[in-house]
Amino acid sequence: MSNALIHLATQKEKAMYKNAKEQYATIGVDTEAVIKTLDAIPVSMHCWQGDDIKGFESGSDEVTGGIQVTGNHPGAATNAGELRQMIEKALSLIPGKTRINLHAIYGDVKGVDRNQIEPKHFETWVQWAKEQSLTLDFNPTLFSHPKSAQGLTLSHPDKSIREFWIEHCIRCREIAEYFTKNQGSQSVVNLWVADGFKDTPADTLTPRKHLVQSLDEIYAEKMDITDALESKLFGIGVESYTVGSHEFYMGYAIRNGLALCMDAGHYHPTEMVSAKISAVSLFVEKILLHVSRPVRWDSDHVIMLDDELIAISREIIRGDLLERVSIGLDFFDGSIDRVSAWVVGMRNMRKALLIALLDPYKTLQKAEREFDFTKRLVLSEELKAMPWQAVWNEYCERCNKPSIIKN
Ligand code: RNT
Ligand code: ZN
Repeated sequence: MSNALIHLATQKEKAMYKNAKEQYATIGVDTEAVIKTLDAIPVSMHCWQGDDIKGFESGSDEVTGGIQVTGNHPGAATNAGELRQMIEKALSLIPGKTRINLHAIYGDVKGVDRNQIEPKHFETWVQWAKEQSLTLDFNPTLFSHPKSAQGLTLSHPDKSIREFWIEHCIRCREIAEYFTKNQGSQSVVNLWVADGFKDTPADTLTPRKHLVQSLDEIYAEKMDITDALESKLFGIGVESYTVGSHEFYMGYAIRNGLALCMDAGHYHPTEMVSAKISAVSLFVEKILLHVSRPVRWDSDHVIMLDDELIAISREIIRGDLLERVSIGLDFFDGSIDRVSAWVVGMRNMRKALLIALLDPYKTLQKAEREFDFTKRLVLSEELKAMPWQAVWNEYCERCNKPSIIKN
């Protein structure tokens, strides 16, 4: 495009934003304030989309634990340098405050077993994060390892196996504390274990007792991090029983003042995370969301800008929960370009937050309090045709990111 044409296009976009701003003002929404709030919401981008959750230990490439990445699109990262390059490419197209979420298998850990990892194995990530002005979150990795091959880790009947994994988790918390020190914001450390049985168990209680004991040891010391626990209904090969069920972690998180992680794909198919956030927020101080998209099972598809994504965002905004809910993405698709997967997912998350922020929700809530359900319905439906896209374009422009991705 010639300079004159670009100028014209920009002028048109500016005019569209001016129009949108006026339109939103008529329903009491200040788009300038919205843009400011939107830009400051941290969204944690999971590193594992870049290499199909393989990590950089030497050893088998096989992902276990009932999670699966399908597809063989070329270009998966094979080392940390490549992964960081891919992340940088993605970030050049993603507006807003981004965090990077690492798993323990992504350090400089070739030949280092999981109960041996230390902050020094993550030094290159910390240096890179500083250069890129990014903050790091973290996850112990309790799958894809010989000591998880029987399907139980922290709940294993053998004490030595449990101790191996307890040591791993404690070390992960220490590594995350090292992140915190270097970035001036608490690293969020999420623990998910695949522990469970394929077929009907004879004893559902003992593994849970073991898991409680293990967790008590892992969290014995208070650290400058945010600890979260992720529950799950089932996994492939773990269909009948999950040790860390919803009730289990909800109880543990409440009793011990930890954060609860809710993954959008971890419930029965008709259950929605958006329907759970306000209830959980009354009993735990902090919530971590693993925003994902289940298709018929916990398939972890790239998140779309769909009703559930907007509903999740609305729950956070309308419940005034921005300070207490951490947003992390969790999907992995190996059938499409991996950088594009991140870009689409991250932009969709922020678009959904924008849509939620642009709602005159105080007006909707007032109508509801006054039992004016007609107004609630009429206004909610009108909102669907409001020009949020013009605000998105303006926001991207201000961030120096493309407003539309042309592949
Ligand atoms: C698995 C959980 C977990 C993982 C990541 C890789 O079902 O959702 O969060 O996806 O830790
Ligand atoms: Zn998850």
